[in-house]
Amino acid sequence: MTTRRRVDLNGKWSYVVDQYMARLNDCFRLDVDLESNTGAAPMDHSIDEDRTIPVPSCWNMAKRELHYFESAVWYYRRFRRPTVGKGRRVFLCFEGSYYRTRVWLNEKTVGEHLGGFTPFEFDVTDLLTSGENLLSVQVDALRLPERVPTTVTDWFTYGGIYRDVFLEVRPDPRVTDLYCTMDRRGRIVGSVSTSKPGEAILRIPELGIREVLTTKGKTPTSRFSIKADPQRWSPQNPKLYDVTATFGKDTASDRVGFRTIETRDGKFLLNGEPIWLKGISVHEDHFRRGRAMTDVDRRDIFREAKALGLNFLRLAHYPHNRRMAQMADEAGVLLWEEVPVYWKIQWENRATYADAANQLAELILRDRNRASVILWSVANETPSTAAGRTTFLTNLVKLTRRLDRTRLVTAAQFCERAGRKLVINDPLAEHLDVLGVNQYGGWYGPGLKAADHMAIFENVRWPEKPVIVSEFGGGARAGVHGDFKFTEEYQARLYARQLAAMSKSPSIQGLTPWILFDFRSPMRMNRYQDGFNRKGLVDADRRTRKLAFDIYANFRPPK
Ligand code: GCB
Repeated sequence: MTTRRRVDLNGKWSYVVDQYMARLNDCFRLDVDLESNTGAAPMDHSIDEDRTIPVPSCWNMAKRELHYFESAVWYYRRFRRPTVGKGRRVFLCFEGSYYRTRVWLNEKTVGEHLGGFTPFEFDVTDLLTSGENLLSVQVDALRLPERVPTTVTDWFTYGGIYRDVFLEVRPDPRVTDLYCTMDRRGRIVGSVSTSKPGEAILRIPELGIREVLTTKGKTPTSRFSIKADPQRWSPQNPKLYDVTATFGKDTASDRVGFRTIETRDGKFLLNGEPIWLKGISVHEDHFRRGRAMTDVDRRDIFREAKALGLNFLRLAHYPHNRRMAQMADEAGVLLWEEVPVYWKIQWENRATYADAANQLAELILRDRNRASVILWSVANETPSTAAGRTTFLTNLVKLTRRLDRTRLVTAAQFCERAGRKLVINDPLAEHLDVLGVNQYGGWYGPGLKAADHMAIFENVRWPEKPVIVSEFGGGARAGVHGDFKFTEEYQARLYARQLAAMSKSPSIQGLTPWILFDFRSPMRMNRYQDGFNRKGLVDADRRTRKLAFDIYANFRPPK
């Protein structure tokens, strides 16, 4: 049952390339009725139907001439105002656009959003006019030092409105947030927030749950904690329940799985039972569509994960489309989700922190009802001695726990040599629940021998915290054979040795090798790479499995 109505704004939009990043009201002459335009439009842009771009799409993939374009593109869309009854508000919702998005409706400023991977919305009710409306959106994909991620990444930073855009008509007053999950003690916990204080009703019909909640405060909210005994969600039984919150005439709903996740003595417990996480890392990247993937593309990931015998995925290095976690909930696959706090960013810049914290909060608020998500990761391979870095990351950890106490917090770190052992020594580890470690022994540097390094890995300082080797592996171009780097044979031998070594280290409780599919990266330009990072177990075509695929498929976690 839904009380909310969606009006899809996907489809063909007009577009204009903007090298200068103008501001609508500063730079363009407005109020000019060009022949084909009925409403106000900038004189300096044609917004007729003849130059169009699909929304959602990455402009780099949709338009050949924009493949390496990183400045701004203007998007225009005319639409008729949806019928809005009394006591209804209209929200303009973006699921994701890269990186800064500025929005105007009928020439009036609506707002802007920073960060390329998380959803945002605006209440546009008061800006709508009867009849035709003109939406103008400027999206820029500049790589700037203060952004998150910053200027250098080992992946392609596609630009554009690359996820769904829609209007949603919602009752007013309404439910503004429904948070529902299971805590570590097995209670159903969460909160309901509403647009004004009052009585909301939480229901989980299949469990006979009906709770009246009184929302209070500046953001009127009521927390709940309910004793119940639902079937536990797990990879073997990914059971989901309908959960609704009703406030006035509005009902928000979700499908939620209930499970506990905790760590004990360096191990993971799912529903109180030990679980070893056999996983793999994935980028949100498609050889034809870039980051604008469809559900059909996402199914490729789950199909290959199943063939590898996995129960776990690391969604690297930024928030993927919200559909990933919904599909993982249904498929019974556990997830690690992450924000693009990657390599070096401006640790001492407050605006950079605000941007990173906002991206993290938007991710958690989006996915904290997903049973599949067990880990929030705050960073990847950050330099532990950089000024301000550990404070920055510790603050992100605190924010994570404030928004969701029920899941585990991690980060992908480096390890280092200490005498005859490889250890984690990063001060951030103190603040995490689970330690991620990236280690490319046998790939970077000469010789295969270093592939054996992880055999001497020991979690000496924090033995109570489980370790996931969050990256290892090496590159191979599908179809290239021989016995040197970038051949399938070399990659297969590397995997076999790395896996044998890691099996010897009892500290390791999970693996997410790098990576499932080859992915586009402007840094990777040798003759085998050709603009792609080739560490995939499967080619970028998502079909051609390399020799190392079977090595990992046959790997059994140590008992
Ligand atoms: C890493 C990074 C990842 C790279 C990978 C590589 O450590 O976390 O983003 O793509 O190594 O291929 O070197």
